[in-house]
Amino acid sequence: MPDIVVVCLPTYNERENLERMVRALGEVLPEGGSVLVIDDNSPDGTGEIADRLAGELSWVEVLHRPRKEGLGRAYVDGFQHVLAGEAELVLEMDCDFSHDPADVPRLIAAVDHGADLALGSRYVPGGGTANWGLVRRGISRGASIYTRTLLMPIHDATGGFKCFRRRVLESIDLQTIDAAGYVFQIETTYRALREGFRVVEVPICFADRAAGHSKMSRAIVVEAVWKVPRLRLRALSGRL
Ligand SMILES: Nc1nc2c(ncn2[C@@H]2O[C@H](COP(=O)(O)OP(=O)(O)O)[C@@H](O)[C@H]2O)c(=O)[nH]1
Ligand SMILES: [Mg+2]
Repeated sequence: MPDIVVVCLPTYNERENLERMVRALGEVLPEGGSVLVIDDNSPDGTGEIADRLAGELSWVEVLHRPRKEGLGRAYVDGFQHVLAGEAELVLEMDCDFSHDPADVPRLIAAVDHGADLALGSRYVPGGGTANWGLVRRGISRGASIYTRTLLMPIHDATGGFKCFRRRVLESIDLQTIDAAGYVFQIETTYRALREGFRVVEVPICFADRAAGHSKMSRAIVVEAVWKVPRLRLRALSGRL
């Protein structure tokens, strides 16, 4: 029997993308795999589409959250939900096709081959971005260089396409993560490294979203700028 895999899919206003993404995941997931949609009461009706899919497909489940509180909070709730079940491998990815569902088996394979956490990485040889504007590329690159300098030897620290072995998430006290935005990605990887887990970067090509709008905001960038050094300080003072 292969390890039980669950893909966590956070959504906020992804009605053009959700159904296509769920069906594409159905094509690539190993036997027994499932998808958990984590919807923050999207005003565009994404939650209802998710419910319809869950009614049709036994391997789809939906976690409805009352309001939009950021990607980090949505993932904390989603991971806690998944850990209450039997999953051995927990993936996270965006629902907008920036992350290619066809890459899911490569992330799983990296963990099968000994990693505890596999990161889809744009900034290792073979990885890259397609059709992303200069500003977004600059912010993303800058964030990774900033994190590399202050925190850890990871090339793509803010990416949201990851595969965790269960024990990595169990070792992280999820309740103590207060990251709302993309700093959540940095914090989970940093904590995994500090626990001594083996983290590998798997090259991926990140495409601009297929439809709908980005939820990236100035607040998300500002949060990362000050929370990255704070993570370092918390680690140094033994509070992580
Ligand atoms: N549940 C939930 N999902 C979110 C939230 N913010 C973003 N997402 C989802 O997270 C993924 C990445 O967000 P996106 O706006 O594409 O960010 P970008 O790729 O950096 O521009 C998408 O699937 C979004 O729908 C949120 O506050 N709550
Ligand atoms: Mg996106």
